[in-house]
Amino acid sequence: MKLYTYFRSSAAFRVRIALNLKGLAYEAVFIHLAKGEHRQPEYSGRYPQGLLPTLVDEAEALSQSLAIIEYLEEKHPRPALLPKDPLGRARVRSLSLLVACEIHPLNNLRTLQHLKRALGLNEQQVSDWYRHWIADGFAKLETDLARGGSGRYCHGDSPGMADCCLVPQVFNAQRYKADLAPYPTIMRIFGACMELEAFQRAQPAKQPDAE
Ligand SMILES: N[C@@H](CCC(=O)N[C@@H](CS)C(=O)NCC(=O)O)C(=O)O
Repeated sequence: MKLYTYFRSSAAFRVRIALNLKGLAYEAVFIHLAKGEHRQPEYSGRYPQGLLPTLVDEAEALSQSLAIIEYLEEKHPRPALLPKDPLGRARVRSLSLLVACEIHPLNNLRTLQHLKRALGLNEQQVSDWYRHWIADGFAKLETDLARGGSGRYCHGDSPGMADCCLVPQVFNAQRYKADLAPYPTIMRIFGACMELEAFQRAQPAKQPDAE
């Protein structure tokens, strides 16, 4: 398998964690997001969504991190990243989507670039925007995690797809110096995940393209 990745891409980080948890080897291909390499025809012409990550398996290119993780889950069911029961699966997907659809797109590279380049916001205003949406999303995530169903990890006592989403989002929040004190459950789960080698090895600083 080939994974198109960038050390700071949190969507690629989700897939790196899932691959590591499942013990699957992959070849990393580095696309420099900050230099806009994902917009070059060599990448966006081949992979029409033009975002990271892309996973190539059996000569097919897959996009969207959660679709990729579910593909890996179907093809390599052990260890499971989703529980067996339908309600549990819905809960894990809901937590994952809260990060992937409600927080991440508002703080994505192209969103922030548009705020700066088209709307003229300065660095401080962009950082305020970033932290605003972290606070909005993390308050919801904290409440959801704390109301029950979570164990050592987001869902029960083994790491799963929701943890693959939570950890990269916490890294992003820390990078933008968001106040994380109001989210003890998120941070407890983050700490538990980071004790695992699969999460450690996937983190931005450990990637060969890290700057
Ligand atoms: N929902 C997508 C998000 C993909 C995405 O936006 N990835 C970011 C990196 S984390 C990206 O490629 N950004 C490029 C840009 O915003 O121009 C997923 O989960 O894969």
